[in-house]
Amino acid sequence: MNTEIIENFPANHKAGFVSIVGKPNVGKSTLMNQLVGERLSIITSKAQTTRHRIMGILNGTHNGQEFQLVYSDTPGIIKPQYKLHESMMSFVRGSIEDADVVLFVTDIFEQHDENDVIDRLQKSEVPILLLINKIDQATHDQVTEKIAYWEAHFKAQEIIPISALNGFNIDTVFDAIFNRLPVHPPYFPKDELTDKPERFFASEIIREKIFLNYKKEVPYSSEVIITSFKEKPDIIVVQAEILVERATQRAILLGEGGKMIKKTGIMAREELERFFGKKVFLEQFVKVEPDWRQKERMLKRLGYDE
Ligand SMILES: Nc1nc2c(ncn2[C@@H]2O[C@H](COP(=O)(O)OP(=O)(O)OP(=O)(O)O)[C@@H](O)[C@H]2O)c(=O)[nH]1
Ligand SMILES: [Mg+2]
Repeated sequence: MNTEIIENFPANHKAGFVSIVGKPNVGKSTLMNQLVGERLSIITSKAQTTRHRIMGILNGTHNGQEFQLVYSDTPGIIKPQYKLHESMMSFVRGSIEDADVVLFVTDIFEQHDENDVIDRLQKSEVPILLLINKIDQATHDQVTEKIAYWEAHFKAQEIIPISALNGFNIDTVFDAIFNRLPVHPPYFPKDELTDKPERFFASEIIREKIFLNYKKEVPYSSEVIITSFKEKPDIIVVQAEILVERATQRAILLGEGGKMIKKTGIMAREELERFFGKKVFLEQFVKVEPDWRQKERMLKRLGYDE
């Protein structure tokens, strides 16, 4: 840790870890990006988009008090089918253990089958805020009904209906977090936005475009490794390896005459340029790595080893 910053904070400085957990697709990543004010986590309409614990750090002053909030976006909680999933769930566990506040995100469409999430949370002593997301898609009565349901079925310190997409009630969520934040020195230097390196975000952006462009098993069987990331004065040159599990998936990824991979590459490059604020040259290679989701050694290499 940087000792220089430790010396430079007011005595009443507040800091803490806020873990964002819930089932897949409820809007955790959308919420984290709203709270941090940056597009750090990738978002798609498919479940199980997020595979890592991604920290988004927000520094500021609120009511005259300096603070640092370290949000953790996490993978949606599922019953593991692959070693990959086990590792994803260990990221969730770790984030709950570290948390000063947990945001338990549910959405208006959920069919009350979040028992696995609830079991996990009710064992922890951490203050929990239950958020009901996507209320832009619901009537007033449906929201009231959902609140009543959760009041009867879960012990949360607060229940807050939100729309992460539209930013509705995000300030209420912030206040609820801030009120529970302990007085503590900052955990990270104040100019850091995340715990993850640039390469990680490059691979996530490519993975997002794969999730958007391909169907069924293909996105879930794909992983992206950045094999080279070279920043030059006016351009970043990125080489990415896309792993799939089978030759048939490789063929789908490439598409007829390489059309699909080209489209994916263009979308990824445009997003990379937005994210890094610089021109990007992107080269992609598609490689078959049978059953990588089950192979411990591969998973380690891919960063699933918390
Ligand atoms: N209508 C509506 N859609 C939302 C809202 N928040 C998120 N979504 C959509 O829900 C889908 C899933 O959002 P994500 O933020 O990726 O959800 P997640 O919980 O991170 O999903 P996983 O990473 O798969 O666990 C996307 O299509 C979002 O645009 C909301 O407030 N309203
Ligand atoms: Mg997510």
